[in-house]
Amino acid sequence: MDNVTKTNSSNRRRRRPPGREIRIFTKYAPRRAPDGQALSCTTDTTLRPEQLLDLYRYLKLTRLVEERLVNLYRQTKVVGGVFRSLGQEATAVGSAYALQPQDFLTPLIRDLGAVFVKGIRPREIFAQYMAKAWGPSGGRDLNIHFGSVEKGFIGPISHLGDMIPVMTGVLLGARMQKKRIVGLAYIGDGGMSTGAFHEGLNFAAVQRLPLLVLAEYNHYAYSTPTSLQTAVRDLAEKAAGYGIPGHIVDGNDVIACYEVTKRAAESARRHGGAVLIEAKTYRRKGHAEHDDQRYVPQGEIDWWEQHNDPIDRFERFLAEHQVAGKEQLAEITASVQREIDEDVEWAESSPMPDPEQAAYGVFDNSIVPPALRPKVLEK
Ligand SMILES: Cc1ncc(C[n+]2csc(CCOP(=O)(O)OP(=O)(O)O)c2C)c(N)n1
Ligand SMILES: [Mg+2]
Repeated sequence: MDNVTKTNSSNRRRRRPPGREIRIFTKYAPRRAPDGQALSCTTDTTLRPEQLLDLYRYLKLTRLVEERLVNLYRQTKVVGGVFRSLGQEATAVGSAYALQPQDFLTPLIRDLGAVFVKGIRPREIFAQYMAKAWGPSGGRDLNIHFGSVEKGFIGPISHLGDMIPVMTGVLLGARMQKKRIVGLAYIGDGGMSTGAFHEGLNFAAVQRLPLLVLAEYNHYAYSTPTSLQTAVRDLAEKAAGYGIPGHIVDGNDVIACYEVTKRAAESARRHGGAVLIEAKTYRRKGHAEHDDQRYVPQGEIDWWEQHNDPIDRFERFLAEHQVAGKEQLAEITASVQREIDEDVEWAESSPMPDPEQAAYGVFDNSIVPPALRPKVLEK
């Protein structure tokens, strides 16, 4: 970055005077490993060993749940597609882990890890993907299209960009109720090209709402490479258009993602206003399981798998810093696997939804009665 400037912490509470240089922070941006060495994670962290192992558990949970979903999909038990976050799990897990329990987030399809951090169990995900009655939406919707206000997780809708103004509204409402919460909204490199993204972030920036926007630069939107999606080199540059600070973070370094989000959340909580965080990562699978990725240059996926896998990097870090040995990590993985086996069994034993239930929960049934059409349903 040519235009990196330092924060002036004494100015945080004041409105930035017009013309002051926009700040893009690159402390946790991707760095090349020293010659011949494999990538690890940043050592600049306040995380304690038990928290590091917590992060490891969430990373493995995300990867193994998704692997099981692919198995279920191939058995034709999944309704709809399976959307993987393979290779970018650290972005969702590290950023969500930096929030406080009262904070809200709204994930995208590739942020399953963030949903787990917010307290959703694998069984809910399996039942939801299989459209079962015991799933959180009772079979009405699929994948991670559900929410839990109690857990601080606003369910996403399909329309890209639209969750930015929704989270902005959540934060405006919270401010009016004098609640000090921070909101984290995820967006893809593709989703950033929508009007809703611009309107939502602009409003949050003007209102100095505590909104964190985490932009996932994962190189593709469907089959469109990011270079054909936007004219900027770094998505963080877009922060300048809103007069807010931007960060670039190594999205495959779970510790870096945690640290950057934590700092951004602290600044937002202290009335610093909205922050744009760009995570540099890579989508190793296609848009969904059906996508054969023929548009990806040869060797690109292999390179990321061999040299920049977020779980491999974190395992290297844990070993280098003697946080955990191979055996302890294998135990964590085995306990995750046991939980997954149990939860798949539970989800598979769930009935399919009762057709009549589709009429309930569409509107608030204490105000609008369900639109039942018994004659049609009887047939
Ligand atoms: C407004 C809108 N336009 C198009 C789509 C169809 N669509 C769904 S996902 C997707 C690509 C998203 O790419 P990106 O934002 O980079 O996220 P990623 O899939 O890489 O995580 C598109 C075009 C949509 N859901 N909403
Ligand atoms: Mg993308």
